[in-house]
Amino acid sequence: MTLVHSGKVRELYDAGEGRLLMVASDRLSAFDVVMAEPIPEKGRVLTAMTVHFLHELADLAPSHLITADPAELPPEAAELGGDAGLAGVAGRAVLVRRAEMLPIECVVRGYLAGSGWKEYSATGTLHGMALPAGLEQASRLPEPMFTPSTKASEGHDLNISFDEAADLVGKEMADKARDLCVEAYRRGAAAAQRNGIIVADTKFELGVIDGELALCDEVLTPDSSRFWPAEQWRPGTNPPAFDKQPVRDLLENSGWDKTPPPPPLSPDIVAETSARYIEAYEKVSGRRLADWYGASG
Ligand code: Q0Z
Repeated sequence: MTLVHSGKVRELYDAGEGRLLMVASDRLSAFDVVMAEPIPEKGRVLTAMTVHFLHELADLAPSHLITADPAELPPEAAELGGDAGLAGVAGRAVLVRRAEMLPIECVVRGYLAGSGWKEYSATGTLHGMALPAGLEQASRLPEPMFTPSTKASEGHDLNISFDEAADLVGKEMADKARDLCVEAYRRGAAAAQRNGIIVADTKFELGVIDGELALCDEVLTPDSSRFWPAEQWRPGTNPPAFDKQPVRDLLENSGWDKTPPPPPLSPDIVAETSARYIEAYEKVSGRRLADWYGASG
């Protein structure tokens, strides 16, 4: 299959007939650098989580998903699984419809973190919108906010105002995207909160398929969101990442200068990180990873 796009942690292939095959790897990136050691099950976790939420949100919006069932993938998909053949990609490959992607990242924030906290602490605003005074780092926002950015091919995305997003995609499309993403975030964050995980913010990628706005790409995964352990959330602090905090701590404490190559991850850190991804999936979805495609045994 022809490789269309290779990201830091996943690949996109042309599957013909207006379809794409998205393959999530077990690679992990931290501080924008890909680690040498794969994290077992990470690709299956991210894929299972996205498919779970696409089903949960099906009444809100159509999606690009055709199938995640390995038996329904094009036969050439087996070539991507290495020596294991189809079993090598089972559970981490999805066949999707090609969409006309919106040229914006649809970010929704429920808490003040990252660039949102940076802006607020400097100006008291979030994407130019006034917020109440007195909020701290990691404070919960009065309401989830749609905070779009532009897709930068190199480096980091650039935060833009709602009006700038409307200039890029049209006012009607921007309104629709905001309403869809805020509601999708509310539902996903509520499900996660019930099980001890805060989804501080998340990024949706939307596209148009057959004239309809559709959810594409990853949905409410730890790679497209900030997941925090609810019991460690304290406003005024920067809560740890549910998924990769042990990796970040190791890298921070190693004296590494954040240019490749990164220091190796110990087998313990790899195993703990794998367990955290699986726990995150099982908590936010209420499902077992063992019941997802590609389970061993
Ligand atoms: C997703 C990406 C990946 C690297 C393009 N349904 C769609 N139609 C058209 N384009 C896309 C999709 Cl999902 C699309 N990406 C992000 C995915 C590897 C980058 F697997 N880029």
